[in-house]
Amino acid sequence: MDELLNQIAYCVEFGKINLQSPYPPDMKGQPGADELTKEALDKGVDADMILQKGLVVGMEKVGIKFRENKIFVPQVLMSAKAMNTAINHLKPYFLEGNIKRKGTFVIGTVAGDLHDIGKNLVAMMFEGNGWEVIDLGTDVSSNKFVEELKNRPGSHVGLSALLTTTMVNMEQIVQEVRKTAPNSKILIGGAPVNEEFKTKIGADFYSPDPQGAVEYLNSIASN
Ligand code: B1M
Repeated sequence: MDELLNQIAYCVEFGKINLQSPYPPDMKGQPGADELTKEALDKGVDADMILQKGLVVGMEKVGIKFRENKIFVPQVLMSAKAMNTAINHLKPYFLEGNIKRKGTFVIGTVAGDLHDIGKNLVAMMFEGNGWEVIDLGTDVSSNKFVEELKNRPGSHVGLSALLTTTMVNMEQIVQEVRKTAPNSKILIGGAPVNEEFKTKIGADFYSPDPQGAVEYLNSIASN
């Protein structure tokens, strides 16, 4: 099993999407993240294990190489594509279970930011936990959040940011959302944000991972 997870991590690291993909050239004709993830699931490997010990491990290596200028945006995009292709296989496993709606969760990656892998995982976990999820996508302005909340009173809000230059945009979104929907809980997450930043911008909850965010809103919904 470890070998298979290592192979999945390798495919994400080097952007090998599937058997057909010609990139990277030295892996031509070999299975990619697509086939290997399916194989792992067919062999009974837990979906969360595939995510944490395969896909996330591969993407961490991508992050390090990207930071050190050893790889560039096109390679990172191939890795993101490989990761998203694999996540599509995991989705049904995260979505199974209780489907009774607990409420509505409006989520987006904040203005200026195009990173969506983490945000998609959070959205998926909420759906799987019985929340109606309205995914506003990436580069979402405060206006877009506000307009959505006007049509969905009682909803809660999730903000994701991956850049130190875009996390600051969360503050304006929090302020505008508070004016329109003072009772909505606002959750924030993403690699550069933390508890201290949450307090500074006046959000309600910070979670480093999707599960913590889900548990927080589940506890609110059950009260
Ligand atoms: Co970008 N990028 N990127 N990138 N990229 C980072 C974030 C970076 C750390 C890389 C690096 O230098 N090491 C760096 C940011 C540095 C900084 O700000 N301090 C960076 C940079 C600089 C950039 C560009 C500026 C590069 C350039 O153009 N010169 C550019 C910006 C574009 C823009 O957004 N305007 C850029 C572009 C890209 C790609 C488009 C190529 C691609 C994104 C593709 C996509 O998302 N569809 C990309 C990628 C893939 C990355 C890295 C390699 C991986 C991010 C990722 O998906 N991680 C990243 C380095 C890294 O993080 N290791 C990097 C996996 C994902 C599962 O984790 O999103 O953290 P994450 O989500 C986690 C938690 O944070 C949490 O749950 C998730 C699961 O555990 N979480 C929440 C997230 N949101 C949450 C919300 C919650 C709760 C939990 O509640 C609401």
